[in-house]
Amino acid sequence: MTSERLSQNWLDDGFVAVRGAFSEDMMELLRVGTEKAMSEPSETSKEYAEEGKGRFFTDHHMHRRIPEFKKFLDDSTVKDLGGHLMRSKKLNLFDEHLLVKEPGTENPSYWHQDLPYYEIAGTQIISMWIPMDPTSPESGSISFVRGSHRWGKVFQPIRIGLGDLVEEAETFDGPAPDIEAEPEKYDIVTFDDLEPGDCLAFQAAVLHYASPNVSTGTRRRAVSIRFAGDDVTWQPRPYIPSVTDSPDLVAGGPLDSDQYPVVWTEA
Ligand SMILES: O=C(O)CCC(=O)C(=O)O
Repeated sequence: MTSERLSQNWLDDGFVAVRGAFSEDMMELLRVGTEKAMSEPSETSKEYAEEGKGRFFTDHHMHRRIPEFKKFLDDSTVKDLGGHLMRSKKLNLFDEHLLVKEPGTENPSYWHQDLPYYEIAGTQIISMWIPMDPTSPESGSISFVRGSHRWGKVFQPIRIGLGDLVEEAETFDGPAPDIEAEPEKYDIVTFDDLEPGDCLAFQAAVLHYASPNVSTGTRRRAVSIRFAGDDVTWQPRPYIPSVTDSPDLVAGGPLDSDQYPVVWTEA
């Protein structure tokens, strides 16, 4: 598929799968970096799984402390891909979210939009979700509601691995609809056959869900690298979003800063 077609799919559907985007060398960097991250969790890390029921580990801002994540950012095609998909002239890196579900982890990542977890506003906001292991219906699939980023709604955030609403957050347009209860009402697209090197790129307002890892032996390690494009501005929230940052930025102004550096500009 041409990069023009991939970009159009991203704009229209709110997500696109890019197969074979990264070499095995690049994927190995992510795996080595992930082991380091899990053995030395930072203060932003979280553990969601119940004792004895697998492990659901998350952490943020990986390249700031782990050289392998930095090298992936510098040497892989991830920035080019993100910039071209969004048709942006520049990219700010504002987060990298490591999400590891070990075999036997019963926690899904409940239906949600990413936007209310961020302190930014705009439409050119992309997650490059990169699995480090082959994915399957057992080890974890990712589903999207096609076009939901164009509904003009923002739903109240939920705690990703736990499912309860973040009470102190703004209610926005209320809780996300119960997609599972009436799946026939929605255009749901599920990816359950990804290989290391593939990437799912999705927009911050698209509704999505990731299933538990009920496999007995397959890890599901993934990193979501998050870029903001030309139209994105800083929007502080009156509640604590997924990661507490306090950059020296002006509400309504650009993200450019040490914390959210411009990592790519159009050639
Ligand atoms: O990997 C997961 O379980 C969830 C991923 C996700 O929701 C995200 O990156 O926004």
